[in-house]
Amino acid sequence: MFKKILIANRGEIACRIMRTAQKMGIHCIAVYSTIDDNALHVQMADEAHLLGDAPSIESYLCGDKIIAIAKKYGAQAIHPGYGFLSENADFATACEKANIIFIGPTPAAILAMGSKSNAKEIMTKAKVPCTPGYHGDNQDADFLLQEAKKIGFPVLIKATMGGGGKGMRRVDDAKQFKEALASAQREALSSFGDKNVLLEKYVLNPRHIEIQVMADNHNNALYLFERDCSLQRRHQKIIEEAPGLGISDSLRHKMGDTAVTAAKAIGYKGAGTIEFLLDDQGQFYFMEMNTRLQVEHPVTEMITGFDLVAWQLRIAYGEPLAYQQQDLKLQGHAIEVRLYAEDTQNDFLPATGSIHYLSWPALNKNVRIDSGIQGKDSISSYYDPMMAKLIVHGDTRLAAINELENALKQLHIIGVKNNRGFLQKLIALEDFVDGKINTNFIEEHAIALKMSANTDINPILCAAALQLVLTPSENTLHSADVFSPWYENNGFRLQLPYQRCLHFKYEDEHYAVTVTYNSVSSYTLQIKDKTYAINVYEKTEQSLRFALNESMQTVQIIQQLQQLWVIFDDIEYALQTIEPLQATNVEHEQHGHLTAPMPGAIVAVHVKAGDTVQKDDCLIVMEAMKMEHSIYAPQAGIVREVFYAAGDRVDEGAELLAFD
Ligand code: MV4
Repeated sequence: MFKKILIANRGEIACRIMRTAQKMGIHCIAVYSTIDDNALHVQMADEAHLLGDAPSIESYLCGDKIIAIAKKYGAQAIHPGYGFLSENADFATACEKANIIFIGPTPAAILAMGSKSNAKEIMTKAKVPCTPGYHGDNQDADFLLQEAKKIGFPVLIKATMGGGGKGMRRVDDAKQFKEALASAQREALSSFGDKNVLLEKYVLNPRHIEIQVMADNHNNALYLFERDCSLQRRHQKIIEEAPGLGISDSLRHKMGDTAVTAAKAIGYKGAGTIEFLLDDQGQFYFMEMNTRLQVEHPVTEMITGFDLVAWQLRIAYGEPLAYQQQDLKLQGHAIEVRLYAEDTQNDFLPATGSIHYLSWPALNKNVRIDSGIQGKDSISSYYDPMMAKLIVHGDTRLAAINELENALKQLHIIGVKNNRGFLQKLIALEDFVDGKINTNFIEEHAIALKMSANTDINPILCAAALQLVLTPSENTLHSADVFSPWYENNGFRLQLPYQRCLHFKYEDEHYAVTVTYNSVSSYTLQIKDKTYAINVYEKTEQSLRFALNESMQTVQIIQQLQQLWVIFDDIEYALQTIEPLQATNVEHEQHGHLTAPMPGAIVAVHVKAGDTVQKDDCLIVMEAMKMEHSIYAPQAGIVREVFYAAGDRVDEGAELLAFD
């Protein structure tokens, strides 16, 4: 086996690869960017070397630097993980030239699958079912319109070099075709530097079923069953599971055999995934092949009991597959959910910030966390917003959902907005539990997913008030001498019953809590017309145990300046403290200003000073965490000044432009 390898990635996947490699006795070299110098993948590694500044283009995408480090420090092979250089044929070739094994397929296989039309050509020849369509070289608009009519509407225009839904347009009617074509070509050119497109018959309400394949260097290939990745939001996967719902054994074997045929057709080596669209008639069509280890590989590991990274390493080292297809048995059901740093209340914009508190569920053979973060880490806008994956296993799908529900309750990432609560709501939906999922599920359940739980907020307000009363704060006058009676700021006053009124904001509502001090541990709290008798038993930095009207409560409570998070009964509540003066002076909307909704980079500025704009005109395009966001005019007006240009980086809340 290899003695030393380099992992050309970061975050959870770099850690995941190292966990197996180190268990196999392999010395692991990590690489990192300046902002990752304290990251978990660097701490886990046996040695680590700096690549460059935070932007991927100066660090994790620098193939030459990575190969130079591999050579200098004696790595025999490079594992690229997913993303970054994992499907870059030039990088795989450069590794080969440098006499380093690229842990993945050949450059030729990567290239063949990189172009959708090329891939379809190969798959059609290999008799892999493909959606009817046109994937030739003729890109003339009139010709393509004729082809679209032959296919029959609705058709889907796809960018030949595309991915992630970019450069993709559904067309329902011949009249809309040319405009959609022009727009798809523009997007394809700007996103992939290639404006070619192909046409396909649109498959209605499809499911995304993908087959994991493994092929060695000795002409053996196996399929490791399917994953159902139908739960996506704007082409970003959220939940993946295996096996696929309602996939019969005969369909499983048919799709599996087809996937092996597809892999063999391109002389595939290593771990790969064949994506299929499955329609409601049980027909499946080749969509694309991913020539890498995928984010969702753990669900396959859970249902097969295999370690796919170990397989990748053995295959890359030249060992033959140790199993025959009939040796593989599907065991139980696995589900993965992805935890993204994002604001689910604000159009799922990527979120950044520091983690102030982190707790993982208890891990066991049925509950697994793959993560690259640890407490006190910061989430930046430079990389993918996925922070962690939670993977569960059960004998049945319902047992797995039950495990997932329990695990999510115990999982808290405080400080950075994330989709944990959204996932909880998602897996509680009746249609999810019943397995009625397809690629439109999230849109179809948007309203139910927006609803917030109707809980009694008063115990949370009590905890928040106690936190303020019991924590000496920087901006409260008190003695610096801890033995002085004036050091305490728990409200103690000689003679008089002391009262303070504290103000909080929770989900845009203001609340006032009046605290009456009775003794060092006993308080009376008043919220509107309700009165609570409180006895405090224990206060640590991030927890509080108190009796509320004679019922014992234990909460986690995390404070960061004005921000307070209370974890009560496994539910997270985010509150803000409000200074009394502010409480009466409710923030007013700022007119004539537009601010950055998140930190990131300016991609394009579509207006200049003096321009007249209409409501909803696109003014500025920003990018953060690999995703683009357009900033639209909130009303008609004239642009007074633009403060940034394309390429600039901005902080959250930065004023982008002023208009009248
Ligand atoms: C399709 C399709 C319907 N018909 N192709 C989306 C991403 C890209 N890789 C392919 N995609 C689709 N291709 C035909 N002929 C519907 C989708 C699609 C989709 C596919 C899988 C998962 C989620 C999706 C969401 C919207 C559209």
